[in-house]
Amino acid sequence: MKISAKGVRSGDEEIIARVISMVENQRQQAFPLLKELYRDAELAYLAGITGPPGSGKSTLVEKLVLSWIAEGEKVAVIAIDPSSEFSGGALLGDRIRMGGISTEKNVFIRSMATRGYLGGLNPAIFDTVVVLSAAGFQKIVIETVGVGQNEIDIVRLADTTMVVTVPEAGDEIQSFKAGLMEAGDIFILNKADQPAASRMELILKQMLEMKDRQNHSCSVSAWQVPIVKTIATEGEGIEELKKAVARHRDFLSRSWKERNNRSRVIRNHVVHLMEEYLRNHFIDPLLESSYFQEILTGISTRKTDPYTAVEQLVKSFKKEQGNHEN
Ligand SMILES: Nc1nc2c(ncn2[C@@H]2O[C@H](COP(=O)(O)OP(=O)(O)O)[C@@H](O)[C@H]2O)c(=O)[nH]1
Ligand SMILES: [Mg+2]
Repeated sequence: MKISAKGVRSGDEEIIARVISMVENQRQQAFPLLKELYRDAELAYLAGITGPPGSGKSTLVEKLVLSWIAEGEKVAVIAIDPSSEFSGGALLGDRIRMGGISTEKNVFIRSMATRGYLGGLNPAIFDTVVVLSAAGFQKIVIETVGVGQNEIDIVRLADTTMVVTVPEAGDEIQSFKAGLMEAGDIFILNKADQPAASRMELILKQMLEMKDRQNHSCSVSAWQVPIVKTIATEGEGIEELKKAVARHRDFLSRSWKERNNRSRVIRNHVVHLMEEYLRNHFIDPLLESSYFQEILTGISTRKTDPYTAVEQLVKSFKKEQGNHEN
């Protein structure tokens, strides 16, 4: 079967996989298809899950997904792989680790690289969300490892963000990246079978209370971040986690209705596409031009300075754009 919007909509896994590869490797060629797919796709609900390696994210995802598909849903998992620039598809560890769900009919798993070739968050992640939405996946779980910017970038892309911690993280948690603390909609304390679990729960509670006080988010309409204790390997706490996710989703849909948009996800998608466009059409060609070399020389010899140079560059970009439009 060949690559087409119809093929994607039919849910054919092979076609979906090929379209995602196209999105990763020949992005520009994929845009007409993405436009077509976007037009009548209901954008899937995006749940992000993040936390240190080994904290049990994949085990949790597997249990959540099994439970969702048992209710008749189609669920996709995007495992973000920070170790490789180009993951080259779904050959990575998480696919194997999630062995329990990888053969399920209504589940699609894909590993992707964190970073695109331009450095920022891999724009193919957003496009993959579009493809999977068009293919009828109602929920997409995005699993990401590591600490730092990668997590926070990806967290911004999700509707609901789950942050996983484990008892042994103990004092380490105190140094939680501020951004991550802010981004967590649900905190999961996994490995609750371990002895330090209740101490860790206390630490988490205190941190969340502190955050609440800082944000003055005492109003009735604000989301109260829950802490859900789980033993992923036993499936314990999964029902409660599912409920917390559903509650956050309801909370979000109310605000989407109020504002008539899904601001976080859509906004980030547009911003990323703009960044990509600007890099491809302006910044990269400029970097390769002799004009840019002249500017650098100009700055070195103090004929100009970086601030003035950038102002002039932006002016000439705008002028160039104006010429194209006329
Ligand atoms: N004791 C215990 N081990 C767990 C629990 N959840 C996951 N594990 C184990 O922790 C290890 C890492 O789990 P994994 O899901 O691959 O973590 P990830 O790297 O965050 O995706 C595996 O050996 C799991 O079996 C739990 O609740 N309790
Ligand atoms: Mg994992």
